[in-house]
Amino acid sequence: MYTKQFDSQDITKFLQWIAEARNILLVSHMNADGDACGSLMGLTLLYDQASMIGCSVTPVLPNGCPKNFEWLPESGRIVKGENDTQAWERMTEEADLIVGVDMNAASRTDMLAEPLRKARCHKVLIDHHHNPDREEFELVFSDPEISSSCELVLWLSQAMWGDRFLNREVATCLYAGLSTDTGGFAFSCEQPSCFEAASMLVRYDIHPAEIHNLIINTFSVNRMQFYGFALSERLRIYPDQRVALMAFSLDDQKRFGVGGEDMEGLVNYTLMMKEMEVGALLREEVGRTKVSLRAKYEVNVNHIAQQLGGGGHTKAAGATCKMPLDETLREVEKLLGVENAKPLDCNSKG
Ligand SMILES: [Mn+2]
Repeated sequence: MYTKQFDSQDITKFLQWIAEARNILLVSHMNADGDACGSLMGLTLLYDQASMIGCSVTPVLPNGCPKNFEWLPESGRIVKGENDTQAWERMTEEADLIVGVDMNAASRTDMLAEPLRKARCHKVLIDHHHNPDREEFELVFSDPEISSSCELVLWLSQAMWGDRFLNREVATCLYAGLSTDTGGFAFSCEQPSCFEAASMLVRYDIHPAEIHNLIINTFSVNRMQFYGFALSERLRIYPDQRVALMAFSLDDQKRFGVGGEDMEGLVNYTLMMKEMEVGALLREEVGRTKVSLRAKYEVNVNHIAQQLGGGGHTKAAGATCKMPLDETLREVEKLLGVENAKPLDCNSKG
C-alpha cells in the first residue's frame, strides 16, 4: 500500500471543491505521453462520477492526444488547446476548478500557460516531477519518488473515495500510464506501491497484453524502415567516450515520411549497447533542432540539457536549440567530450 499520508485537510478541501464545481478543467503537459494521457483521462472518468449532476468535466491537452493513446476510454473528449487558444481562455475564466496533472508548472502547458495563470478559480496539482509550483497551485499533491502520476491518482482517489468510483475504464487509463512511465515495469518502480497499484488495477478485468500492443506495437512500415536506416546509417559510436549519438536532417525525415512522434523512444537504442553510457538524438525542424539525451550511470544529462537551454531528469533530458542541425551537433559533441574523437567505423567490420 502507499505509505505516505495525504494531508487530511487537503483531502477535505479537494473533495468539497469537486462536489461544488460546475465546470472542472483538467490539463496536462505539451507533447503528452502515456502518463499524461492516462492520468488525465483517469481523473476525467473519476470526476464524472464524483461531481454533481450537470457538472462539465473537460480534459485538455496543449497539442492533443498522441495517436497511440487515442484508444483510451473517452479520449475523444480531449480538447486540443492549440486549435483554439481563445476558447481555452474562455474556459479558464468559466472554470471553478482546474486540475493540472503530470506537470510541475503552468509553463509545461505552453500556449495555455498564460490563461492558466490568470484563472482565479481553485487550482490543484497532482504530479511526480521535482519542484512543483506551489505558488501557482493552491493545493499540491506531489511525490517525486512515486512511479507515475497515474499511481498517485490511484492512491489519491483511494484516500478520497475508496474503491467507489474505480472501474474497468478508470483502471485501463491508470494502467496505461503506470506501465509506460516505468518502461513496462523496468525502471522507476523501486517502491513496492508501484506493483501494488498494478495488482489493484488488474482486478478490474483490464488486459495488460492488449494495452501493451495498443501502445507499443503500433509502428507503421515507414517508421520501421526509418529505424533500420537510423541504426545502420546515422548511429555514431564513440567507444572510448562511451557515447552514442544520432542526428537526423529534415531530408532524412522527408525521405521516410516520419516526424517527431515517430522518433519517440529511438534515443533509447543508444543505451542498448552494453558499453554506452550516454546517448543523444538530434532532430532537425524548420529553424531549430531538438535534442534528446539519455544516460545510464553517473552522467547527469539534465546538466547538459540545461547548457543547451533545456532540462529534464538526471537520466533523461532534452532541449530545443534555435540553431541548424550541424551547429547544434557541434555543441552537443563538445558537451559530450567527443568533438575531436573519431567515431567507430561501422562499415568496415567485414
Ligand atoms: Mn509521468
